[in-house]
Amino acid sequence: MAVKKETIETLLEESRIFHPDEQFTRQANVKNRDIYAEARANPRIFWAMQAERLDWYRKWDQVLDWEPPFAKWFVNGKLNACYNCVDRHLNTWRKNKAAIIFEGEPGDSRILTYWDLWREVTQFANVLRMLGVRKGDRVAIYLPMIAEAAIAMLACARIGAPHSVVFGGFSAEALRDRINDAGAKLLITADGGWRRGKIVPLKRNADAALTECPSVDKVLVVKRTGQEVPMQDGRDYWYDNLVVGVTVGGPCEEMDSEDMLFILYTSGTTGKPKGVVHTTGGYLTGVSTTHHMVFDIKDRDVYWCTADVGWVTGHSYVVYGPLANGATTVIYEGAPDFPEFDRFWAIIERYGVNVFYTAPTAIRAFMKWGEEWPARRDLSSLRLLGTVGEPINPEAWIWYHKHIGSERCPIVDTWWQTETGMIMISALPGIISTKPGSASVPLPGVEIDVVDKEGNSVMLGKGGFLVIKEPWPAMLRTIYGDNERYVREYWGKIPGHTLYFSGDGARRDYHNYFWILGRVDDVINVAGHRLSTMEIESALVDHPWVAESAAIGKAHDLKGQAISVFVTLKGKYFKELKDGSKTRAEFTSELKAHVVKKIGAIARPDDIFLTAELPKTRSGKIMRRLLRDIAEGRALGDTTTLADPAVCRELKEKYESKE
Ligand code: 6R9
Repeated sequence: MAVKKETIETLLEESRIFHPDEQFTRQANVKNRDIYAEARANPRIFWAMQAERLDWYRKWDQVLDWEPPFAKWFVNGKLNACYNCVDRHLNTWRKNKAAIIFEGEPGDSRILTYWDLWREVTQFANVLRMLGVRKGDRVAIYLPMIAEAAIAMLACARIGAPHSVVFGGFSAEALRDRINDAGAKLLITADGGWRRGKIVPLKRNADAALTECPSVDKVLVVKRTGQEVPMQDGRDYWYDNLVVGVTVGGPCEEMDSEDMLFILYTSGTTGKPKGVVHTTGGYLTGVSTTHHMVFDIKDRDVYWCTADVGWVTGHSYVVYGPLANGATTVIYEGAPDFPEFDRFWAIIERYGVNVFYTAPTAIRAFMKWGEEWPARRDLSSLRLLGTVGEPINPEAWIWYHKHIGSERCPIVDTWWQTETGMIMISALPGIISTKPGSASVPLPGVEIDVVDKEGNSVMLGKGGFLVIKEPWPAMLRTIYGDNERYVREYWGKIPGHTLYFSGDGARRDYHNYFWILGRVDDVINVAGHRLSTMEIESALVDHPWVAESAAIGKAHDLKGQAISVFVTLKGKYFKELKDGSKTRAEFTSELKAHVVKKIGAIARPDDIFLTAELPKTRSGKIMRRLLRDIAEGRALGDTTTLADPAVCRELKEKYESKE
């Protein structure tokens, strides 16, 4: 099998190159390559110039205060993110421009102009104030992909209450842990959301979570699906009821550039998710600049990023970047294959989408469904395509180029992370040639390198760790409540150097193009979603049957990586397996359901292998590398450090015979 290895080899051999079309370059937002040299010569001046894109109540005294690894950008600057995304456009012709085009999965549609958005956001903010939310209070948001998700985020920003959006696909327990870590005071949720014709029971999950969330005293419930849900007296309020008669308009809180805008949880190398902290001035500068340059956004464009607002891509490139730039952003609630495989293409046709940004895992699914689906729709409005979330295999890139972009649209492959806040490596479509499978080059003002474990740059052509060498405005400021973990996880991995460690491996080719090789830590990337092996393992050992478990990411054609776990059962249960009183299938389906309950459906293991023993080193560490070799059907790598090499050989034989 060894799909991953083949992919990497094709990546290494990929030599196709696509040059910017002259006509595209002529109209591009960035046409001049000097921008790279200018930004490098004086990055602070470069970023200060970009910060001028925003409206400030008070300009900064200092561009950057850098006490490694703690950064302050635009020191003493004052601004409000909601003002920049909404209010300021009302003084321009954009007042009547579509800000949000929403389409629900059942086919309902709503277009909000900037004026409409302002009315809705200010009322939402006033409702939050009425419920006692004040500057600095954390608000958790657990909503489907509906316009209200963006409205709720902006309303929080307006009153200076940092939001913590939790993806609607996460379970009650995952929601509970995130609410408690942030100490959120209020939760915004909905009765439900639509997904493949079914209702995602958000309120029910929220109720389950809230039994163990002492900090939350109020719940604001948005009506979406309309089914009956229990409402707790004195705690739960229908938004529709509260908003009646509430004032439209009202002030924006004047925020410091370094005041927290939001917390967003992401998986790290341990079981406990990290609350990545983003602040206001630098973040908004970063996302607005990159959205303008990378997506070449024009006022006439309809722009659609398919990410859910539960992920960073939804924060930066569905909400804050596009709206700060006064763009029209599309929000779609549901699945790409509902009711048919052409739903995305139908949306592009219906609204005349010009710029489209999605994930490689989606593109691989489109490939599988067949090119006849996009072919039935008029996609001629498209002029630029983007991808994000994982490395794109060149075949998928070429398919996207041909069947979606009609061999006419440039493709920007954008590398970045929850922690970077903004796109860091990507082609600028008017001036940078693209190679299928390479994210190309760092953006102006961004300094990235590939280094060995001592922190020395590796030679071109050689693999190493992807690191960021200089602070950037949208960088995370810390992990919520845990400065020490922030230092250790991101800045302490390569001793003696001030380098941000991304957790990714990469290689640079002879044109200085970056090729991302995937995670080098215990993070796995399933369909563009980050999960840590530890998180899955903790969920499993939480089950009374399980003695020990090891989770790995195994190469998968559609999802990039699939979750494979090896589990040893406690004695009594192992006996039940051996004497046949419970079947293998009974064990594995129960354990899969348990992981879903603990984390959410995105973490459901693809396969669970029950075994008597796991391969361990003499010091007792599970050798996940060898488990990967087994799962991907390779010859076993170095087994010399194992306590008992026979365990591994036996496991491999059993795995292969599916015993
Ligand atoms: C934005 C986002 C970050 C991880 C990152 C890397 C992978 C993202 C990529 C990519 C190759 C790209 N990744 N974009 N790998 N090429 N264009 O996805 O944030 O959810 O935090 O994930 O995703 O491994 O480290 P996040």
